[in-house]
Amino acid sequence: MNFLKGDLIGKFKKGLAKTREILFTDLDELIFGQKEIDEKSFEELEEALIRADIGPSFTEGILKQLKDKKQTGPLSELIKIRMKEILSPRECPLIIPDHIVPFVVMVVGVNGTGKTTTIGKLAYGFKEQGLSVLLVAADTFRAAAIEQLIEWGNRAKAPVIRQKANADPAAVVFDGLNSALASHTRVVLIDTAGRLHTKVNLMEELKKIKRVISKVVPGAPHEVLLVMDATTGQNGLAQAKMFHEAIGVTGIALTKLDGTAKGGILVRIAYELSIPIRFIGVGEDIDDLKPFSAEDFVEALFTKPGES
Ligand SMILES: Nc1nc2c(ncn2[C@@H]2O[C@H](COP(=O)(O)OP(=O)(O)O)[C@@H](O)[C@H]2O)c(=O)[nH]1
Ligand SMILES: [Mg+2]
Repeated sequence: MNFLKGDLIGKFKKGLAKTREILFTDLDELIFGQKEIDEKSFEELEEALIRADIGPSFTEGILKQLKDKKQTGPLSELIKIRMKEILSPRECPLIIPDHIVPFVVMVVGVNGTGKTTTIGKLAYGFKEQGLSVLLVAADTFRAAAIEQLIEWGNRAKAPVIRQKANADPAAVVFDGLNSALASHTRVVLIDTAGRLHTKVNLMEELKKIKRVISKVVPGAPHEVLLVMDATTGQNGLAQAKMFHEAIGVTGIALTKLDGTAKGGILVRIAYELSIPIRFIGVGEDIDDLKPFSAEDFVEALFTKPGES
């Protein structure tokens, strides 16, 4: 599944520029050159890796490897190999099989992480692949949230099933899925609320939505996609664990990698959560979502501006 057309890697590199900057400014010689590593450069490297939110486990591992082995070749190669080792097992694209109709994706996550935007981008991507898509506005908490989904539906040319603000989300989901069944729609994307009066209420509501989904479409949801915001760092990881425990997350979309110098969080997510990373968001436009590729991520991170 290839959502981004045109200058795929270029766009991606631009998105990761801030992370690259924080990692490599002043460390260029150390990382890409053949400079001998001494105590001071160790410290600099450790600081940069931690600043980019790569996390202590990865950082300690790299430093240990460096100390143990006599380093040959640029340090960048060592870091790249290690990153790819950690990221590759999480590279599992979301496949929509022909025999599952509708394929139901329940999208969850904290308010503001980018759920509705990601749904818009996904709808566009699936439509580009020739699949019919239906959106369900089960974030009924605010009228503006419903309006926002309708807008994305217009952009992606996908119908939106909705009710009034404050309607029961489970009822909207019930309607949406029945409509998808009647029209043989291939993919259903369900938007949910990220904020209720309490966390307990939110998780209970999500559980209820999930139960309704499985009642109307046995075997569904086929994907519970957690949208995480790359700029929230460790807080985001704690939230992810909470969602996973409550409803069982089957995939992650990491948004706003373009807006952060902490893109290293992806490595940390791969390290700490055993959940496939499906997509990454690198902007606010409809085509700014990319299926996750460990190779592309690491290469884009390590390519200095001006290099290809
Ligand atoms: N820069 C950037 N902004 C994003 C990305 N994804 C979402 N956003 C922005 O994040 C804000 C919140 O997104 P929204 O979809 O409303 O979040 P929701 O509350 O989880 O539904 C909006 O302003 C989006 O444009 C991304 O990948 N990059
Ligand atoms: Mg929303």
